[in-house]
Amino acid sequence: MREGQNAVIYRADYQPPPYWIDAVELVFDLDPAKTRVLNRMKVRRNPDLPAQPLKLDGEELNLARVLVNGQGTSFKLEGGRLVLENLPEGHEPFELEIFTTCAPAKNTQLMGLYVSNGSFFTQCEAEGFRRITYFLDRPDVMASYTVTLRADKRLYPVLLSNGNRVGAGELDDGRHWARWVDPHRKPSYLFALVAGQLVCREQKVLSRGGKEHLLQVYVRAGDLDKTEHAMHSLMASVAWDEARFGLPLDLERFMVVATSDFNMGAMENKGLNIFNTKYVLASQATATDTDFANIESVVGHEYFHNWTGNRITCRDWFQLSLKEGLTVFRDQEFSQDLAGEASARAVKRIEDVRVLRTAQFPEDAGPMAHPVRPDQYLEINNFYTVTIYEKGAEVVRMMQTLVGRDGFARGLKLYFERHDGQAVTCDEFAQAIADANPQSKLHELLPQFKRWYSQAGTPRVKATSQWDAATGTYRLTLSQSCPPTPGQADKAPFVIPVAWGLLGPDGREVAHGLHVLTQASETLAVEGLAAEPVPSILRGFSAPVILEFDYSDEQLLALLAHDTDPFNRWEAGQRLAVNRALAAIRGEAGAALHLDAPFIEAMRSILRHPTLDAAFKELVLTLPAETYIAEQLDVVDPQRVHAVRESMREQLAAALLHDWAWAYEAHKDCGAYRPDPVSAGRRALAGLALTHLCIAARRTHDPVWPGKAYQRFKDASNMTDRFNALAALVISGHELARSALERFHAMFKDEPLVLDKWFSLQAGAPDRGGNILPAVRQLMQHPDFNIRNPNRARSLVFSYCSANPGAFHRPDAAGYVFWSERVIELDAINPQVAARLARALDRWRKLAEPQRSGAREAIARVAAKADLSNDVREVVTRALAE
Ligand code: B3K
Ligand code: ZN
Repeated sequence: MREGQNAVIYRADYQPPPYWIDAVELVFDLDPAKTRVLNRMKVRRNPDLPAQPLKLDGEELNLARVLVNGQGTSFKLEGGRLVLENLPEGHEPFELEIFTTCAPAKNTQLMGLYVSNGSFFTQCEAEGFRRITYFLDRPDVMASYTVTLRADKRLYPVLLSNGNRVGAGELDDGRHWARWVDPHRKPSYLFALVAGQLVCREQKVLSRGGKEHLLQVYVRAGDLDKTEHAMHSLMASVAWDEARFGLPLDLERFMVVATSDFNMGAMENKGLNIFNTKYVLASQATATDTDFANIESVVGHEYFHNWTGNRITCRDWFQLSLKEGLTVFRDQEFSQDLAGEASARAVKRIEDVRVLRTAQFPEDAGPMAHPVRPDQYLEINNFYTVTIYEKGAEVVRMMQTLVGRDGFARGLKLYFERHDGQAVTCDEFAQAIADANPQSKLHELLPQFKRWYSQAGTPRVKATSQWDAATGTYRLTLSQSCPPTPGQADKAPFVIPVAWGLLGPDGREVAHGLHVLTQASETLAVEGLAAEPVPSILRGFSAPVILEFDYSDEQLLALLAHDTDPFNRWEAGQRLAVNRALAAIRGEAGAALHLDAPFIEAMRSILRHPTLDAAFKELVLTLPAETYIAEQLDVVDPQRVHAVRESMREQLAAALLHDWAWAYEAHKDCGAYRPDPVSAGRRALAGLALTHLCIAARRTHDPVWPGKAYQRFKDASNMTDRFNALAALVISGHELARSALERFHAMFKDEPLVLDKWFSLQAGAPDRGGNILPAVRQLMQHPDFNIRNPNRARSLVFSYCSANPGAFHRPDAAGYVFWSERVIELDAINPQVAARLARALDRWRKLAEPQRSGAREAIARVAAKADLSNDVREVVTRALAE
């Protein structure tokens, strides 16, 4: 077996640790080839458990010495673990000293201690600390850390770890040292160190109590001018958590460090967050509005972990959503609060729901479906999923809906009063929110509500209506069900908060309310109505469910025109579009799709609407994603879905030609660049308009709009406009795209994050006669491509395999062959990234033939490979399981 291969872990098997580690002193002699780590721990037996050997986790370590209270001792190595049997009797603490070495330069997994661009970084969550030293590497073991770093001063002038720097000095032979003490106890997954040639932007801030804190953002020397937005986001985060939840910064110094080699977005290490450069660096010339918004939300997310995750952490990794679902909810609320106005808040809500429905719903319906609190895993890294994060956030949001905004803040306060400094479970969180609101529905229904934590799958709510004209009574019957998921055949009813409203014939709202659905089927009735209303159900997407209601086109058009709930207003437009797409897909292959006038006119009136925000218009006018359309089908031919959506887009382009032209001209100039929601919305709408104008020009061979797009591409003063113009040319397949792409590369050849966009745009472009795969294969040979860098791998390989279904799902299976080659190639380098890629074929069972057989064969080919990582093995085994 490959080192670290293990068996399935079950939540039900949880046992408290047999030993506690109260304090750790680490001394690092940093060297890329061979770093020496001296680890001195204060250990004591857990008095609540019978005496047993101490088994410390370790991975890819070279062990040199083990001392107990300064004396040599006997030890064994068992499956990577260091086992100590002859430890002092009794419950007195003892000192355990372990000396190991590791090889950061050879660490391509980017877990533990590794080198990126000549600097040292760490990533310990979930189980990376064991790649640095032997330890009880589990989140319920919390210790005080003192860390001494020693390194060559010229190569590594900056030496950072968690907490406060308490000393520093010179050593002989050109080396220097720094010592850091973290004032807070923490689990090992929150440990971090950084050493390298870095510079920082600094900012002092005052908390409400008048305490001063130092904020720092560290980057490579040339990047300092791209840190303003990250710092600004950090300052806003500090202020927001204190204002909204009364949670102040509990550190003298809070550091953010950026690295270009990182497996995910960022990491909330106590006081020393480590970030993917993608979520730190931004300038108007290199980052889009979306990048700016993502930076704000990721900086917020990691900062909010300082309380939800770090002050109160997880008892075990099955509780991951305790910190992730809650912290995503917090970062979503943060971005909404910063967006300000109701309509900008709604735009953010729609964007969040779009992610949930295009990524989490498919996960919940596929082979990797798991509850928000899973019961088992083979590799925990595979469970950093949209279910744990985004569905977990929806579960927290439903709690807030059930107890109210103030009630939720009270609940969070009680949660900290009860559990600050502890490692707890999701049960304890839900209990605190409920107990702080004893009169609430949440309190009354808590055991049933918690099924959201234990049952996987997306519930369906089927609504039917009944109108009694004689009494003016409107009845809505809501029935819930949830399909089986792997290992869970039968589901009990959920608690589903359904926000609703009724619109009268003139479009005005005649009633609204919140119905908390708890039974399999319930009916709500509204009396005293003058005419049959149009129901607006699941307003604001009040629960993560699929709502089925047999809306007529007239009803949807009424909602699109009048609903006071912006979410459902947008949703009505999406339903109109999805219905048309499905009708075309289910119709005769090749049957011409003709978009009807009422739909076109409805889209036109939104686009031309005098008061709606540009950002909202852009969302309404964007057709539902191919993956979202595919989810509505039992059998999917992704190329057909793609062709139908393309055809709809072409018709929208042609039918609204003058409106798009107006929209472009009216929104293209936003004055001096600011990434605020209003001007970002204007740029987004101008970009969408330009794409449609270029698409329309393809049929008419009219050179005007492609020419304007090219001009815009050359002259744009910010990356959003420049990239949108480039994308318009690439998406419409215009011949100017080639030279624009070349120019773009030449302009930004020294900007890795912009080159990622360049790769990703080409790999994600619409397929024309099978041209994308050869282009992707060719781009793999490009001197700027490097599969070891996760951002670059994602920009090319993932953009093709996971984000371009029309090009990937080729009938000749060549896309799948490419996928299997890359999964295997990446697994030898970085199993975490490989396993993410492996999930591109999660939904293979839904595919039509010949894709279905081709995909199964490709997965089987990967599964047959000896020596796969746990990560990839778990994904492909589950994909093939009956
Ligand atoms: N907690 C980290 C994720 C760690 C992933 C480990 N495979 C980032 C975050 O959610 O904030
Ligand atoms: Zn997180």
